[in-house]
Amino acid sequence: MKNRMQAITLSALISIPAIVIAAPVQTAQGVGVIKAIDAKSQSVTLAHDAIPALKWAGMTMPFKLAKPDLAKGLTVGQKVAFALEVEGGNYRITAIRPAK
Ligand SMILES: [Cu+2]
Repeated sequence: MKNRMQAITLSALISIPAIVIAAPVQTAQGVGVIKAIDAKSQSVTLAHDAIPALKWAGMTMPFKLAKPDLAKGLTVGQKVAFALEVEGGNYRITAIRPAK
C-alpha cells in the first residue's frame, strides 16, 4: 500500500512538468519601427505592421525581449524585422535586426 501511494505521488510530480512543456509555443515574424527602448524593463515599443500569423492588426505596443542585449545597437526611429515567440498570451521578441 505504501509503495502504491509513493507511485501515485511520483507520477503526479512527473506529470506537472509534462503539462508545462505541452503548452503551445507559436512563433511569428514581423516588421515595425522602434518607438522606444526601455533598458530597465528590457522591452522595446514597436509600431508594427499587421502580423497575419497571429491575426494581429498593425499597432504600437511594447514587447519584452527574450534577452536584454537584443536591442543593443538599435535606435529609436529605426525600422526593424523581428521574430516573436507567443506562449499562452505572453509574447517576447527572440530576434530583432535593422530592416530596409
Ligand atoms: Cu500588436
